[in-house]
Amino acid sequence: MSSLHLSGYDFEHPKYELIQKALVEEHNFTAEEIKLIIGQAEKQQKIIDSMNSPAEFTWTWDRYRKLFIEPKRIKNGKLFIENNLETLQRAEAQFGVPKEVITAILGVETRYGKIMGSYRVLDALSTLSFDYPRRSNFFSQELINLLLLTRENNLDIFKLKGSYAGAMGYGQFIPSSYRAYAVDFDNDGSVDLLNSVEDAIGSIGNYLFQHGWKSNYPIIWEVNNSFEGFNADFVNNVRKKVNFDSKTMSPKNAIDFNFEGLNTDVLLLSYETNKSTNYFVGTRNFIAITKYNVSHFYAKAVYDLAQEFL
Ligand SMILES: [Ca+2]
Repeated sequence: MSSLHLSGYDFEHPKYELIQKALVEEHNFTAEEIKLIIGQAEKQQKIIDSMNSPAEFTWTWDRYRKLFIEPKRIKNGKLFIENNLETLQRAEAQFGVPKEVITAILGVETRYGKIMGSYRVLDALSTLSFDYPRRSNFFSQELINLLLLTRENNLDIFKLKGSYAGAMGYGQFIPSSYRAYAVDFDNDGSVDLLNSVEDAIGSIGNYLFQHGWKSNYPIIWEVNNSFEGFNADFVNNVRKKVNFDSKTMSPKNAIDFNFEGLNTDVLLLSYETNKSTNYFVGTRNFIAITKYNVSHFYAKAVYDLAQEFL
């Protein structure tokens, strides 16, 4: 097997030394074991190129939405719900996350498990740890987590495949999320997000629950755009929450919900189509979806796709 990191220079990469130190000192690996594993990682320029050109960031909302809210994905989502109803209902009961939302995430991430990524996760995370300085610290932690994850779950690290950023399985979990939030939802003794659709469903439910999902609570409210406090600096910044104010934010669907005395943090959102600009506030449940993928486009696409399944 050809490899990048077998050469002496690569094993002296400062990042490699840090990764090895952490795994040896904190997690009982031997230096030889690590060398044997990471030494077989292959650098792939395509991975770096993909990181450097995330097309979605320059897309309009119209274009982004059309990619996900389309007849085939809607039809297959409905089929997915039919075929996995019992598991989805069990996840909904346990974590409070509606089956439509879990299914929409699976649809957006991988077309319900059809496209789970073709890069070896070991290659992706090694390439990004050693040859992508901008996010090297982040991906080094993921590489460490990959070694731990595969040891804990008895998975073959040389066979695991995923996205160019090292996300795996039906729900595209990165190794740290896999270790922290994935659950064995089919009770077969292993957490397998690549082969068990039940584990994948339960894990997405648990992920959103652990990130603040509240059952029977709205995800977004459409609002009039005229209120004060729709601060331009905060609009569409999923990291900037503001306190909801029922007096100024006047939700259009107020009939559905009692806003009086509501004290909660929300996101300010606007979505531009070729016809109009629509304004929303995103609740804690919308915020939970942005923890899955830090993008207001992403979370709204999940919401909109979920609506198609109702
Ligand atoms: Ca399992």
